[in-house]
Amino acid sequence: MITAPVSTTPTRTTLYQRSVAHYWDSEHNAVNVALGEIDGLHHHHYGIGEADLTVLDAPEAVREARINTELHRLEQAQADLLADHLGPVTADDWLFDAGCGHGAGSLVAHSRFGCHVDGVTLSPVQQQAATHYAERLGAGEQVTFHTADMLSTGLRTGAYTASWNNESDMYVDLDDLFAEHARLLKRGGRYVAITGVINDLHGMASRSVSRINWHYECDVHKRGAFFKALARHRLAVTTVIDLTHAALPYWRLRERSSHLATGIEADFLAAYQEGSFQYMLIAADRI
Ligand code: GPP
Ligand code: MG
Repeated sequence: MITAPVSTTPTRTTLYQRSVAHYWDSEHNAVNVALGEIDGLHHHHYGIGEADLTVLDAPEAVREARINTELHRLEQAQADLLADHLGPVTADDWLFDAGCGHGAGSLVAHSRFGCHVDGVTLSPVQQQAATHYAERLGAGEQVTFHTADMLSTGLRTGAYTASWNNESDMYVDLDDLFAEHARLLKRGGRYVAITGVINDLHGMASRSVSRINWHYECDVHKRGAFFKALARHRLAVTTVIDLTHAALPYWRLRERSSHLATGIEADFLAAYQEGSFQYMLIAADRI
């Protein structure tokens, strides 16, 4: 088996990165943990598609479980959409998951393609838990998680057929990020992002977007800046899907799920509905 060398300690850790690592080391929101317990796919992103709101009226004894299953289904649909855009991937290929969280995106890709995946997170707690999930699903040989900086991973240059950020680009500088993806990807490889971006037409960060930044200790990018940065790093856009409308049912259901809501739901709904913020899938070819 080919092993992928990786630095175990981020090389240029800033105070901000340490603080982000601390946030994710300590994070244990029920909306993530309880949904992850359903099938070992512990996601750190939101859901898309029509929601079955009748789960809110289920008998009390089963209501929470039905809500969890429905929200998990919508989050799974988002992960599946991302995997749909990774291009042709074979079992011999290597993929890179930048900001892998608890590893669910890597495990989704592995179960679909049988491929190798390297995922990186700044959080040692997430890395250990992700490794545990991979082993439990029998994927520990091919799916490997590393505590590393997504901007300087130490992984092999030109070895990856596809790579992605699923709601993790808002923690890093885009030029540094895309330089690392461009280094890791083979020529003709595919990069995919699902992300929330500021709508340039609206202007700067709205109050709701500023609250989202504060809540997650992140800094979402502007849509225009995202495309310009891709172009600067030999990443030629092939697909753009505005998922903003498709994201609303998830947030409406989550807002009414009192055992799971974290308090950020109204801000996502406001930001999407006022047009200051967009939820997007963006795919690009490494040229
Ligand atoms: C992670 O989801 C969310 C982020 C990494 C940052 C913000 C994303 C944007 C699109 C702005 P999570 O599943 O850990 O969050 P929650 O606990 O709220 O479900
Ligand atoms: Mg979540």
